[in-house]
Amino acid sequence: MDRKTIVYFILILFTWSSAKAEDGYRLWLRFDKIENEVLKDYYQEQIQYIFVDGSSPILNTASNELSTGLSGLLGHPIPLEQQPQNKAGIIVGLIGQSQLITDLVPKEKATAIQEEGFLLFYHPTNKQLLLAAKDERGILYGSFYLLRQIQNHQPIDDLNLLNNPKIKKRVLNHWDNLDRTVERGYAGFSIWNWHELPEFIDQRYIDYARANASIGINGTVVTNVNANSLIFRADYLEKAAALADVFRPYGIQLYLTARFSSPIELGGLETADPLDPQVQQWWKDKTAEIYRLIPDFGGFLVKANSEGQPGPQEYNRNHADGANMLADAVAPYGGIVMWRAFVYSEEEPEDRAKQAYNEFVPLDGKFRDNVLIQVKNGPIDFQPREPIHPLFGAMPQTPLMMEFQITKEYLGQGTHLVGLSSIYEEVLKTDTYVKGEGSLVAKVIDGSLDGHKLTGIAGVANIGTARNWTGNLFGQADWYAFGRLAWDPYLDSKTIFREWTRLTFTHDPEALNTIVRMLASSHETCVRYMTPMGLHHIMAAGHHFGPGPWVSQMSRADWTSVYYHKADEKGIGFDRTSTGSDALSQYSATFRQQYSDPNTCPLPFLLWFHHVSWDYKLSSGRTLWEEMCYTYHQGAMEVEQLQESWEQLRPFIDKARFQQVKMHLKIQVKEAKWWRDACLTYFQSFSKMPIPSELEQPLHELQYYQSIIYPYAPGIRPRW
Ligand code: GCW
Repeated sequence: MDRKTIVYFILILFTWSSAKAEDGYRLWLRFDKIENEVLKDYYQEQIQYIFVDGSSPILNTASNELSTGLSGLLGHPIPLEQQPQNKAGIIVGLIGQSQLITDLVPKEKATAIQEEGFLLFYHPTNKQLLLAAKDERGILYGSFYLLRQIQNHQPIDDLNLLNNPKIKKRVLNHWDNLDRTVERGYAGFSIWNWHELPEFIDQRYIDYARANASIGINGTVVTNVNANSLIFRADYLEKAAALADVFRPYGIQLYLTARFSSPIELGGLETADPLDPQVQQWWKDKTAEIYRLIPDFGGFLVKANSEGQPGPQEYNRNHADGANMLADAVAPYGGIVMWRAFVYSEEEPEDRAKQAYNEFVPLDGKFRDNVLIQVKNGPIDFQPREPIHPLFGAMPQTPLMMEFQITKEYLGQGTHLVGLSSIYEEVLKTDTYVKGEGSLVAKVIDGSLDGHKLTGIAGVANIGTARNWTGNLFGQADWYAFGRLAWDPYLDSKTIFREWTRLTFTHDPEALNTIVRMLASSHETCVRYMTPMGLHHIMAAGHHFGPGPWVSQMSRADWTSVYYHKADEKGIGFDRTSTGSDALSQYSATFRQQYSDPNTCPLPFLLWFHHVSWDYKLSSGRTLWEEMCYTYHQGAMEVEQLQESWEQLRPFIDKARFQQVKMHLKIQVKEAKWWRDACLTYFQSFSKMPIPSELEQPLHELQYYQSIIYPYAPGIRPRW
């Protein structure tokens, strides 16, 4: 039996076995044979072989991905040749290294390729597809792009595509603890088996790297921002280095979270004062130790002086002093520091939404140029909807990076279907107006608004040991969307949802449209049944699972719910205008103007910025109370519609994944009604108004909802 036949049988076996186990493990990387014969022949005519001019770990990854992917999609082996052939195929190489590619690619096209970008075009005379880049990552991302084009049944004969990433550092943040619990994680345990590393390399690590490379992610922070200095102990650094070795061929740099007090806990020093020469030396030595093990180490992510984490302020130093010390340590190696702006003061703040701005704006321009300030999309904490963080546009001399949450701490955790790309897009396309119209958040993040070269975006991962990686299968769409928006923050969600659905489920037009509609509507639905009209932070305490608008007894007022909704007999909402906390003053004049008048403030943000009376007449003709009732009910009803939509898809989806989603939607329907009835019953105790009779009335009294306790809800912060 010749080599080609053997490869073919192995492929068939692989395809059959993986098709058999439709448990979601393959994510969107499902290179099953294209059933449509005409389409398959179309691709076969144009790709009969692959020639990669050059070799390196990343180039070899690209070769293998192209060969395996194309062979799977076209249903027969597509050979990797040692030389270009005079038949239709794809020629891959680096400008300036491959003479063939350098000669074939027109100069003006070559100059347009940026770092990690690629050129994919059909050479008219040479009749070959060319994939060219200036660096290996570009080849890797171009390879996955071509595969995605074919998986999406898109044409490739007229390909003439220059595709450069708009953001440089595209990273996942894992809030994974060394004991393998995942803070705010709902997909099982951490996939990093620290106990068996470095010797045992789980196949998952490789599949993880592959999945991230396929969506352009080039960095990952494998430890929790509530950091543990143990990671810097020599044996743990060896473990981290083993992970870095796995990630490297996929173009992914490993980062670690740095606990600011490590010099004390691990180094035995008396202090962690960033201005203390001994402390500075300790970080320099530790960094040198890390780079000896991990030459391409990305750098540190730091949560300091926030929620009890140690930081420079304990030594009367500021965030810049702290960040710059670490920045100086990694700078000689090309490393960066991602310093989080998720900071709110220990005192009782009049409005937590103002804290980060007050702490960081005065430091604008004081950070080293290898420091990125990592800012959450909103000023409180990844709520179903928040206005944009006022820091976006307020620190023009400092590169700010976005922090989105992919894990759904506040959006239904491990079971709800909520297409997060919608909220990512909403945030990225919001205008800060700081430099006039068009000063979009995306332009702050991609560096174009203020001319920054160093740019970044982070997503708090929703990945765990669950067989389908994300627990709720549609969580895969959120991971996928994050990667696609990290590459291009101007993409629209519908395009991303359509792409993901074709790769993951089906090309059937009707089924495709149904799934895209489900994804595209689901974020608004979640806001409706959890926190409509600008309500926020009204979840249960601790685990944040389920409703808790009555939460009022916590160690801090701004950890309660009543602090945020401020419901009383008159009305509800947080006055953040000049008559209240004046948080609105932290935004640009044009932005302020849009939100400062309750009559013109967009309804989704009304109760974020205003305290409004229950009988306040809205433009809908309803009172505030009526609008709240109808909106909560609409949200719950829309989840039932998601359920009905999914039921119609039974003929198009394999049984195992169909059942997974069906069962999770059952939970989502139940919990949406729980949120609806618990919140309306509670707020009714203030409004004293009836829930409109045509709406389903709550089944229980308020104290029933208040009595519900879930001591073992997943993802809670470990008590260490
Ligand atoms: O999102 C909230 C979470 C904490 C998290 C913190 C943060 C990692 O409730 O679990 O801690 O904010 O972003 O640091």
